[in-house]
Amino acid sequence: DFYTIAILKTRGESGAKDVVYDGVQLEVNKIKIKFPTQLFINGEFVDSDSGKTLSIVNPSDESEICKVQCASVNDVNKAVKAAKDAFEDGEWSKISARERGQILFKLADLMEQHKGELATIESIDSGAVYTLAMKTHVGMSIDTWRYFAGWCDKIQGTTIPINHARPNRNLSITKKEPIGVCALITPWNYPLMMLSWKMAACLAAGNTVVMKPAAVCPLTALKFAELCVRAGIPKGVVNILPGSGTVAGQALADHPAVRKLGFTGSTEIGQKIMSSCAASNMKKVSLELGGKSPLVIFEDCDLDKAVRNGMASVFFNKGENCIAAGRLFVEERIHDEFVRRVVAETSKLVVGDPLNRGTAHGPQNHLAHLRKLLEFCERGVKEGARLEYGGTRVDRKGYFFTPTIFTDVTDDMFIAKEESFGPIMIISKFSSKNIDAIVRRANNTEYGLASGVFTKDITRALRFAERVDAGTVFVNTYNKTDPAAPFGGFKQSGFGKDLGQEALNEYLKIKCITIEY
Ligand code: TAP
Repeated sequence: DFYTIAILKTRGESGAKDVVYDGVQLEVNKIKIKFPTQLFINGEFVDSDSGKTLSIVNPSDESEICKVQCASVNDVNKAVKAAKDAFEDGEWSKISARERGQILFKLADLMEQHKGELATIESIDSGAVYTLAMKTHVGMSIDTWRYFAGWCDKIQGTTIPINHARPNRNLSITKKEPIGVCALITPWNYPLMMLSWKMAACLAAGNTVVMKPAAVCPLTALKFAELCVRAGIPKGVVNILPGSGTVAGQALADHPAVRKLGFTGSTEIGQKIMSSCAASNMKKVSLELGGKSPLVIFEDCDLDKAVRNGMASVFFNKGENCIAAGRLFVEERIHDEFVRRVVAETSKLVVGDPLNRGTAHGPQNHLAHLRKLLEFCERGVKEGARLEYGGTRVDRKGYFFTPTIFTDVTDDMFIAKEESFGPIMIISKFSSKNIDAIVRRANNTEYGLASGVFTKDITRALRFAERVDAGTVFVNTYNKTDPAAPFGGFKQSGFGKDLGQEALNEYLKIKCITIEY
């Protein structure tokens, strides 16, 4: 068998806190990995009171890795209560900001020590290529924790000169305070990284959290919960509830004691969450939603770079990437050459077992998603787009899908408008050097997450950057995200930022104190 499964009780490592859980131990990727399969509430791993479980499937071979406890509404209530108690009366609210930072640095160090294990778990759970999981899924998660750990003792307010009530004098000061219990709901494409992008800012700001990972990929979140105990994060500060969106996710959005909800996922669910947040208790909300990001490639670009980045803009993490370029606009004069080169390079991509070091492209995350991609391609062909490459399931076990390239795509087609969230390159031509026309086409979408432009003309690049209606603009690069750079969309791609100093504001409230003396 690919691996063996054992149920075990794990005792903490020497010097660390004891961590006891029902979990799974596997021998995979030439290492031993182990992780919990229970809910994490109030510092303990516990079974759901519903008795329900989620079946976790390895997308490379369609086998069941394990079953994981599935949170009920009652479990959500317990976790929120634990988070509320921890916020109001626990250690977390009593320690200094600098101490809080030290705990988060320790957590990052533990993640580093368990990096190969976390990347392996992410790989078998989500189909992420192991080498990419090391660098991005886990590597960037660790960087994000360190970045926000450094912010803990630098969150400060202002002193404001206001009008005096003579003969007295007046002064206003602002204080940035944590909001309280925050809920986080994340998707399946970068399970640990989405958790980290949100939770690191949330905890650095001093909040407590109840987090629901995507039902299909909860394993790294559970391993993370184990590391939280080892790092000494006090009980109740972090609670992790694998479960379904319609039950556990909805209960979090509706909960009267949750004061902030951070969400990454589809625009459709984002809309629903926002109205639940408003109706329940007007909780603060930030939404990172879908995208259909335009990438514009001008004839004067460095073509080698444009081909390389153009491919990465679509195929990175098998297209399961929120900022993936959903449309490529290629200037007419270089269009055919660009297409010839991307087809040639795409045909060389090694599709296969994500744990093999030579693999460039792993399986899609789960079966329903693979089916959606196949339908998306059928629809493109029916509408008259030209299928240059791929468009089919790979003939092997697992949810493998061939990286795909469409050309002759016109703006009215379904595949030009809708997000695929998979490795499907959609190429359209543009002929005018008139920047207005191409900016209009690039902006002709309800999404506004990311965008890109390739050109050696700095004026053209900056004009594009100024006028494109997207939260992120890449110039002569793509996918270059960093913990220090704010990330988030415009229009129906949502609002609020992950990462950077701006992300802290999503998890803080500003109090203004006015003094007369
Ligand atoms: P969704 O279906 O929106 O699911 C996202 C999360 O919301 C999951 O944990 C889901 O639970 C939960 N959920 C579903 N219904 C809910 C409800 N009524 N109340 C509360 N939570 C609920 O998205 P997905 O299919 O997982 O992810 C793909 C989408 O995410 C794409 O559109 C992509 O663009 C977007 N995305 C955006 C970004 C950024 S940063 N903007 C990043 C990654 C992905 P289940 O586990 O039960 O589904």
